[in-house]
Amino acid sequence: MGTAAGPADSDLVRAARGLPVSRTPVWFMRQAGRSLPEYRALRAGTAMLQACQDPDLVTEITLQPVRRHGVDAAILFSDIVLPLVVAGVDIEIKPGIGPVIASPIRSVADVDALPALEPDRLEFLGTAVRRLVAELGATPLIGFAGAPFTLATYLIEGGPSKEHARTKAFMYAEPAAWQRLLERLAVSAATFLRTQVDAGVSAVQLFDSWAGVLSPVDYATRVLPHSRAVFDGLAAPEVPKIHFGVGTGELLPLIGDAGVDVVGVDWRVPLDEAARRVGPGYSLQGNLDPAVLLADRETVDREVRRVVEQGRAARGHVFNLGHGVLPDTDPGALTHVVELVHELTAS
Ligand code: 1CP
Repeated sequence: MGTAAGPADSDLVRAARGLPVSRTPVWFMRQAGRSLPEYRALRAGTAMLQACQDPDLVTEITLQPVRRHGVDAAILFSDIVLPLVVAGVDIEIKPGIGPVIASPIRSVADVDALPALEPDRLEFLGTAVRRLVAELGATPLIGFAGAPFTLATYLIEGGPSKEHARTKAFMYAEPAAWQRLLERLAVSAATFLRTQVDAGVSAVQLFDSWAGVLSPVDYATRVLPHSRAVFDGLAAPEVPKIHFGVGTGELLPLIGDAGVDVVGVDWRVPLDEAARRVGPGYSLQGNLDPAVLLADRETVDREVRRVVEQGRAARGHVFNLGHGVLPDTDPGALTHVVELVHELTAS
């Protein structure tokens, strides 16, 4: 019997664990989506949250960037608000805006009325993941969930916001209800991830996109324990865990404490400095500025080389952007980055 290398031996999983790789693995946050004409064609006429619950569409949209760019991992096509939607919260993703909540959480009673996520409602998700794992072969599939804090910002603000002032006000004014809210969201995220792990994903990423608006002390005491609870509740030591947020430079020494293998870094902190801040026990993911992909090829190449060089300071490096692909990005620039990173790092 042959022992064909599977996704558990992939460069993504190996880099996440700090093991030697054949070349630096590359994937892009938001690699599926509006930068791809084939995505826009497939999504036409289907609402975002509808598409996320259709295993055929999820499978096809997830595979599109793998086929086109030759990235080293697929990321499940879904959204961080999906567990809330499946639980029965009235949410719509409005084109050009993002998630909009019909009745935002504004009181302690609203927190206690938040419905729980029943795992048996996630059959579509298990089906999509199993299909993808079969189609992807040796290419790993990354599962994901939204972290309790970032989900709380949408629930409390009612939609996207910049300052997250209502969220912070609630956190300070109602500490007990805040704790209950984040505990519930942690259980729901762990349930959502558990379904994906049981169906065969090779790694998971927790998106705490907006955690960077917090001071280190508030993050450490009021938020991080709940992110840690997601990973503890998942109890899946066999699957590498990635933890990502934007603007988290001051939080980098804390973020690994959630019990993770990889810390995601945005473009604001160079990876060699990030490696110092997180300490030796973690690999890094990042951190090309997504806006660089809108610039000329010479600039792209210079910045990719810099990120690859600075990434060598980390225990392991998963090349990615510092945040999601911008919708105006030329898909050819993404394919080029994959090729260049592979060329620069082939051993
Ligand atoms: O009409 C469309 O095409 C909708 C655009 C879109 C897409 C393609 C949204 C709405 N979500 C998604 C998919 C999605 N969301 C993925 C797919 C996998 C991939 O990366 O290819 C992932 C990982 C997410 C996760 C997500 N959703 C995050 C965390 C990542 C991040 O960008 O920080 C967040 C914050 C969301 C909320 C959300 N959903 C959609 C939008 C436009 C937003 C952001 C709104 C805001 O600015 O607050």
